[in-house]
Amino acid sequence: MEKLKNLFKEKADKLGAEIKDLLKEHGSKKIGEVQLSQAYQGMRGITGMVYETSLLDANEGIRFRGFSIPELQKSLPKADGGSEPLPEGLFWLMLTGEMPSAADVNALSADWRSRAKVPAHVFKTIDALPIETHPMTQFVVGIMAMQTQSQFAKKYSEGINKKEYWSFIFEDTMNLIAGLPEVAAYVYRRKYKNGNFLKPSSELDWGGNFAHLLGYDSEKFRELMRLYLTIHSDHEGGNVSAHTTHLVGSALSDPYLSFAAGLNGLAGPLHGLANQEVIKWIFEMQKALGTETPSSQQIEQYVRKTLSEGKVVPGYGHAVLRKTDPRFTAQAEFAKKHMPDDPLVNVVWRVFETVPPILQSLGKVKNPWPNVDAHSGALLVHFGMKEYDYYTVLFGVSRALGVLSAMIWSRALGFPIERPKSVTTANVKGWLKGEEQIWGD
Ligand code: HAX
Repeated sequence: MEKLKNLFKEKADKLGAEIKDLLKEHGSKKIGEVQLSQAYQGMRGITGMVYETSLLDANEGIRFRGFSIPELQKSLPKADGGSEPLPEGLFWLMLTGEMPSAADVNALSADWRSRAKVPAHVFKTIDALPIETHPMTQFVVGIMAMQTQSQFAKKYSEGINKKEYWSFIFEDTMNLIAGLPEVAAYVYRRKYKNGNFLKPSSELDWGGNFAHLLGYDSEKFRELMRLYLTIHSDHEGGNVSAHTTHLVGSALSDPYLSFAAGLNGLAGPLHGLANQEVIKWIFEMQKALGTETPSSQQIEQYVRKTLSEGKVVPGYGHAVLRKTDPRFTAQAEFAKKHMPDDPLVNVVWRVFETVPPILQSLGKVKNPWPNVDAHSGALLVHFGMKEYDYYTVLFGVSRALGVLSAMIWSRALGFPIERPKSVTTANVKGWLKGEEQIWGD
């Protein structure tokens, strides 16, 4: 992939020089102010990092290098006969800022196929875990075992010039992404299909091959995977998985270590694990109500019960978004096109009509609208993938594209180790009394 690597280098050199000038002239300008409440409340709204691959607008949703999801669906190259974007194309776009041609994307697919050589010890390491281990744990353990392949770690220990870091981070990223479908599918087939593993295709694209390795070979499921792997890839830099990968990478931990750390964050129920929680919650609701097709009134009662038990309604709310997530809308559009009469999909749509007004009425929920996780499970169940505790692994495979392309940028731009300042409450109290400064070195 010399073309991609050279194109990236050209872009990174140019942006690196621009940033140098920009900081020389404007480096002391204020980008915002921090309130005491923000320090206590998850640093919400504090602008404190640079992340090049995507940007989130609270009302409009995510844009990848300026492109909205419908624009990506229109402009990114597709598989033959397909209508959903190929995630390889989005990786190219996030890395270079340029829309790839179909030939570029085909070359990238072929490159990832040729790099997808996962060493045997990775599978043996996963096999050492009890079968009941959560799929995200198995997946992360597999990625940690892949770390033996890190070219960056090897070169760093041999001693390299810091100007070369990005080049080995690039190679690690390409190898890691190439191997992810096989490792992720291994976890699925091991846990749910009696270890009946499938061989990778020598022709399919990255998403199509992942669908195949999981054991779902219909063209519609492949299309779903291509869409799924595209829309879950990136959501600017501050979300837990992206920020964790970014933070850990800033210590010059290699892409395997950094991405595994990010995935551990994705495995939290307030973040990526919400996709399993949504379907679990719907299945529990159906059981509790004794019907597979609950009415709006029944759903409302169940939502109120969930809230009265001090639980969140999974799939709703967001730390930044203030409107319906366009990733939810893209999945709803897919469902309208391919499975409009699916009963579970229709439950998801009825939940969408019912939940926002209830959350709004609480007066404290800043965003009552659905996020990406509210819809994905119903699409997967439609194709027979009912093992919902696996769903976050699918999200994780996709997230690699965004957080690792951002990591190549971070090393190319020479970003230093990240180290924000923290305070203690005693420190805050003293500062409020004017006794001591809250800030320090
Ligand atoms: N159900 C019930 N209560 C909710 C809620 C929901 N879906 N969303 C927010 N709230 C509550 C919060 O728990 C908080 O309550 P307290 O003040 O009593 O603690 C209050 O409303 C204010 O929260 P907020 O400012 O609106 O939301 P946050 O920025 O703190 O949190 C979350 C954002 C996404 C974590 C939150 O909306 C939530 O827990 N949602 C459900 C879980 C979920 O779907 N997570 C996935 C998010 C998208 C993602 O990362 N996908 O991977």
